[in-house]
Amino acid sequence: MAQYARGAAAVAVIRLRNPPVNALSLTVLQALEDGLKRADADPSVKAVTICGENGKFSAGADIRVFSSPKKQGLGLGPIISLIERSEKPVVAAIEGIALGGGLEVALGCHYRIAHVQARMGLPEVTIGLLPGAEGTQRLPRLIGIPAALDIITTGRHVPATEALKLGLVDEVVEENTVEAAIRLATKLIGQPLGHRRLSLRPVPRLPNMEAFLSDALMKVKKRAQGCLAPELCFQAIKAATELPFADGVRKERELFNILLTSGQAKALQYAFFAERAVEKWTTPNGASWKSASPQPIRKAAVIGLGTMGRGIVTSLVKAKIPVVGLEQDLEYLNTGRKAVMLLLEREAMKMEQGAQTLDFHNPARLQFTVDFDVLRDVDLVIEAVFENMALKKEIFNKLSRICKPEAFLCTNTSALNIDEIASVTNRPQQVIGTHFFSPAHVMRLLEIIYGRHTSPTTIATAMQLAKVMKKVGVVVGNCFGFVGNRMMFPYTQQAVFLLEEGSRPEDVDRVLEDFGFKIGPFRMSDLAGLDVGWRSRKDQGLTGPSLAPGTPARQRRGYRYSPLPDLLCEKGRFGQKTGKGWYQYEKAGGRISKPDPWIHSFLSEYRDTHQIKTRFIDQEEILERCLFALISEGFDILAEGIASGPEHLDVIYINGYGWPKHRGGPMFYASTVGLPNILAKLQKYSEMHPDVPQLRPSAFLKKLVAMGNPPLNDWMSYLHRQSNKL
Ligand code: 3H9
Repeated sequence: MAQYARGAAAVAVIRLRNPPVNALSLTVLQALEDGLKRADADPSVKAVTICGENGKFSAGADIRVFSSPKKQGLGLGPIISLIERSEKPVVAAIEGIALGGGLEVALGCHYRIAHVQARMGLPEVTIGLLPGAEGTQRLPRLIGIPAALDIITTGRHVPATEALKLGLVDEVVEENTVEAAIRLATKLIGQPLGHRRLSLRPVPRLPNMEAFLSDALMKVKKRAQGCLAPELCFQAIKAATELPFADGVRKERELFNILLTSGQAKALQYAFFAERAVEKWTTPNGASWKSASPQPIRKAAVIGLGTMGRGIVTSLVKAKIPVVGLEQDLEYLNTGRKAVMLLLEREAMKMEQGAQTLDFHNPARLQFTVDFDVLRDVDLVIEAVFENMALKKEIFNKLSRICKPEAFLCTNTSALNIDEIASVTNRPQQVIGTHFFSPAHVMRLLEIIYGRHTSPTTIATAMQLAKVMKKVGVVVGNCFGFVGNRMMFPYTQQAVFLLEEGSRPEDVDRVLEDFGFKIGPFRMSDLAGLDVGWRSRKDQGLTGPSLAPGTPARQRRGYRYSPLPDLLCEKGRFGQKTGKGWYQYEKAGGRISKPDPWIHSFLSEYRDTHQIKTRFIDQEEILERCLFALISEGFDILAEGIASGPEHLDVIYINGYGWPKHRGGPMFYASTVGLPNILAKLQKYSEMHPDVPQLRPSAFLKKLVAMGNPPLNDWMSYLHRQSNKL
């Protein structure tokens, strides 16, 4: 709703009220409209202030409305026109946030005052839409085309001080914003308002408008990577340069409706809520976010200053948590320290008040040591050493002796057994997996893995840590590869099998990149280094000296195996770092991949050696085999209770594995393709490749199909239901 009151003798205050973020639901809009009409009709009211409850203006339209049958009838645009047409001055008092429809309401007001800590933006693009309440037409008239394009096509939040420089707000205050707005409204009584009505203003012309727009469109398309909304945002803003206001609004509405009915908006809005849903974690034994309280982390330590450790230290410093970095000897320590300092310098440059805020030259904030004793007083340790169980156990045993009894012990592993690591400590309840993604100071995902004995407090503390590091924490159970890497295995396995059967690395990568992945599996493997997987396969006895003599080249433990990545490693082709991998690079450490004729002839010799008949593999098969194998593994993960819902898998894939957000994540994608279709295709491929268990459809997938293909939200409720069709 919206509360109507008097702020001063002649000023009506309309307060948007819909906790927690004053989203503009139909009820709020109705109350806003009623408030405006009441103020208009009351001759004792001479001016109006619009503000929001609880120090927040508004987060915009209620996103849930877009997936309800009433979505067409939001009708925010006409209410904003009503504000603008008012003969009585209307001042927006912006505190906290004014986003999307919230900012559009403020743009309809004649004046805008913002609190110095407020943030403003039109983030509709991030949920697959465009500002659909005349914002694409008003904003360019207020701040010009280049700034409007930037704000609308990126959806970024603009801090109040920048908003003032752009002319988006008229004044920034540090005091009570609503009172300041009431004072301004009082002063404005009786003054002319024509020039303050944005719809009546022309769009400021640029001398080179056409060239500017065509350049901008190219940039927008490049960034969009298959996502529709940024380009349609661009089209709406372009309309503002070509059409009168009313026609521009019609164009905006037309484009908005195209997006609203597109699958992409649905997927992006699902992703928005999925990210919030995973914050409310639960485990199969009943632990949950509701009852567990996080412990404060006043000081942390990171063991190992390799690539991961450096990124983790940087993230902690950015989160303003004092941190100690520990290495095994002075040489490694010095290399690590230099690298961390460089990362922090770069991060500081990107920040407004940079170095002072981070304060990383202060030893009380950041310290480096080779001495474990220094870790006596830390509240939490993140071990980020080499992926080797014996080494990790040795470190955890030591930590358990040195660290204070309340300290939490985290391991940054991408696959190893948390219980085995915890077993060597005196506090298995305080041991937890924190799987960061590289580069750890950039990637948003933190997979949080609880073991058999991990306490709810430990999970809550790790989740809280993710939040202060501005990461998305996702709580998952303990199994080899956890969620992300476990689902990745069948995907990359299919990619390599496709090479054996006739594809080339660039064919497979292109199909998956066209689908929207930032980077295909072979380019990814070259980037990460082929030697990483090689080492793990050697440890598992799948290749290398421990392989039993006489093992068939393309079979392990009775199933199909491809030795192709091992063969490349034997030839020293580790990817970008050696200048050669699945592709060739301009030099060792080079980043620009070029298809390598050597690989093409190597693959054809390989097929000859193993009598594999090369066949043409179409895009559909490449996509389906890679994605459906990954999805089937996802259903197994859900059935085993490793993750508590499909949203968890989707959030992990979007934030850690480059899955295109506008496709909602693998499980959401599965729901859009239709589970019966996925099942039928997996059955077909599995019949073609009976020696590949990863192509066999998950029993849970089969069950859901037998239960009538229920919507994704209901999947988990079917887990334990009996199906008489199976
Ligand atoms: C729009 O305006 C279209 C118009 O142009 C045209 C219309 C015709 N709706 O994120 P948090 C919920 S489109 C419904 O955890 P924070 C959120 O789900 C809209 N619910 O807090 C969560 O619920 P729960 C354009 C919303 O402090 C709770 O509020 N606007 C909305 O970390 C707290 O949220 C946007 O895209 C909403 N609009 O961040 C802004 N917003 O407690 C989207 C939030 O049940 N919102 N909720 O999990 C955000 O970016 C962040 O939520 C915000 C707060 C920065 C506001």
